[in-house]
Amino acid sequence: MAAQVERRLADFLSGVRGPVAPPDRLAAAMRYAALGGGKRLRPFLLIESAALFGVKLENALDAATALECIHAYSLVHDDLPGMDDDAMRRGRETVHIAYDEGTAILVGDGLLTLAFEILATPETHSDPAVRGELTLGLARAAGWAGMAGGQSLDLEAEGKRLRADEVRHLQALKTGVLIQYACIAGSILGQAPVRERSALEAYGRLLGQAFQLADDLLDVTGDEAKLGKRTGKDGDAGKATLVSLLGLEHAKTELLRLEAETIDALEVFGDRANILRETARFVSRREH
Ligand code: GRG
Repeated sequence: MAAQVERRLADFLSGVRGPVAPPDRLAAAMRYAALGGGKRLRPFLLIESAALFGVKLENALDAATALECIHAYSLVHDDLPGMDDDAMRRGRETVHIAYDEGTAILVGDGLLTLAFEILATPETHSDPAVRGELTLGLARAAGWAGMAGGQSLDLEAEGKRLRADEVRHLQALKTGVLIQYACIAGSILGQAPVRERSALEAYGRLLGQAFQLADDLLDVTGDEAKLGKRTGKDGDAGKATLVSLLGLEHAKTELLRLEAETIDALEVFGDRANILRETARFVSRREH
């Protein structure tokens, strides 16, 4: 599935779809940022959530690609000197190192905007109400009360001692809402009944928490070569995480509890949701 997401991303990033061709350097930098790496977890979640309601891969692929554009933009901006100031991502130089800082800002702007262009395109879904709902959800998840808001709290948190509930809130916004959106978008595309939408909302929320806790654990215990990025970043930056607040062993127990709760949230779907159950296990036990 990752290969299909890659091909669709490459197709959108070839620059030939719109009425005017983009500048070569910006287009190349956007391709550098979005192609050739990444687990494609968010597109996978969207496509598999949609599949619960019989939506075919080819019909969910464009919305999944739009979501991955937002994720790729967030990583490029997160790596900038004014944010986390990182030189390595996905095993290679970050965009502002490989290109320059101004270009990296524009790459983020370009990918963010492209995501909404894709969602607004009739090919993504024939029903404008579905496209509208997908767009509204993504705007809320990525915007000032979602991911960008979480990143702002993260910047404010530097050098402060946050409590566990404050860390949970920050992380829910910074990483959780986009992962949750992946699951909700599947139910929007599938025009799912309320009970099943709510189940996916809960699954996405819990999975986002598990994903972030696993990420914090990997920052302490993970292997730089497998992760393709520097570890020990949170400690070096003096950032409080649930691992530093709860301690390593307690954080690992909490992750197992979250994994079980995430799987429980899928009960309403029976065996239809086995792939999403397996995804919850993957997210908690991943090594990269
Ligand atoms: C700049 C508005 C703005 C937001 C940035 C996503 C984010 C917010 C920051 C990333 C910082 C970070 C490392 C957060 C931990 C969780 C996370 C998003 C990890 C990277 O996502 P993966 O593991 O990456 O899905 P791949 O490379 O597999 O796509």
